[in-house]
Amino acid sequence: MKIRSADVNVTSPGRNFVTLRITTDDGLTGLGDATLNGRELAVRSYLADHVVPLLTGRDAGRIEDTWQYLYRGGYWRRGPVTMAAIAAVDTALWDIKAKAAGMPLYQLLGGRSRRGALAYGHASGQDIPELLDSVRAHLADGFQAVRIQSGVPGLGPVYGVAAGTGSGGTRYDYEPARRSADGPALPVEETWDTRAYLRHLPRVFDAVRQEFGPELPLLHDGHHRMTPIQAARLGRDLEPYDLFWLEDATPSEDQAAWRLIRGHTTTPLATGEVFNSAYDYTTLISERLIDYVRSAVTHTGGITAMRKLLDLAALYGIKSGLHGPTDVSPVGMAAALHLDLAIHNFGIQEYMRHDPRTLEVFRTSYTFQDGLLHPGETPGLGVELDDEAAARFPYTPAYLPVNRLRDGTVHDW
Ligand code: GCO
Ligand code: MG
Repeated sequence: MKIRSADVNVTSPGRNFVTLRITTDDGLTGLGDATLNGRELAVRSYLADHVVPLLTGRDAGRIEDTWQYLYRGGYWRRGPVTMAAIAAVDTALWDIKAKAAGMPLYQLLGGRSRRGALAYGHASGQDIPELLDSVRAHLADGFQAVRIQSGVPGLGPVYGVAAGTGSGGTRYDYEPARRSADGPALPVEETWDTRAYLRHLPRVFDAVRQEFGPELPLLHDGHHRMTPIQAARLGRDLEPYDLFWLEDATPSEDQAAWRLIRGHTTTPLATGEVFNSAYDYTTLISERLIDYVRSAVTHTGGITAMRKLLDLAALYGIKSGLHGPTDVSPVGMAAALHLDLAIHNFGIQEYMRHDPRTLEVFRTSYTFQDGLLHPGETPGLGVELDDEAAARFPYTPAYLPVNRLRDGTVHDW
């Protein structure tokens, strides 16, 4: 079975997505997600201008060889653009292989290890009462784990907190990037004060535990905003509230910094959504500095690379917590779900539900029931792209926000 053609689709049903479709000479198609939030056209060009010409005529069944060919053959390694492009090819080839076998992809990955993947949703509020309402709405929708983010007294809008009624009438799913169609074309700028945040967050957790009790798994995203010693203090202050994890406590690329955090707190730690290679994790995993791997299949070289990374983590007792924001497309989400079902060291899956317009363009077979996600039994990934629907939503430039301290200094967000 040879690759006949490959096409890159860019569409914006509520937000931008980049999707690769590979077609074989016997008419099978496979999809791969290559969405890189705020930098979509760079990946489109990498794929269309540099990768697609290499694919035509290749054996569609040689997934490992194609991965190595694109990774080693390109000479320039790693980086989010390269690895998102490789991920799209890899995922599309797995989709084709599973369709050819007539099986849902998780069967080719070893079959299921569990009934479904425990998912966490994003509860948030500008203040504590609003957050409590949002947690309640998530529980009513069947979530059995929630991430909680809150506004900070004295600060304006904070990234990760829904700003108003979201798409589809829901209030709890914020959209990471602002599109020029919905507001200013340039990045929104937010103001940040870490000391105010550190004072407020334990109160937030206290209120949520008082209202919902000790059982509910609670997560929190620190969004790389703290120094290692601030993160250590926060981890310690939150210990009474028994977090499932504290995510991105400090900028993740400084792997050695996590030794300091780990040395001070027993709050479980997660990181990796901005990583794109297993090499980004070598210190974190081999020294057991984290508890959960947060990468996205879409940004880390696809199913082939993610499986190796998760197997490495498993050797050190570290679990998965794959990235699943709205900027991972339904194709990338499905890829994560097949892995979640198959691997032994599954931890939890992030689930920020997509806009209804997105789900008009991407027809999915995955399900969410009793707090668990399941990829479905359709052969392949179980996601199809409706080209006509996609064409109704042309690309719209979008930027992620920028964060500044009160004195104007650019800060992590
Ligand atoms: C998360 C995230 C996202 C990212 C977004 C950036 O934990 O889900 O931090 O909201 O900010 O994916 O594109
Ligand atoms: Mg995050």
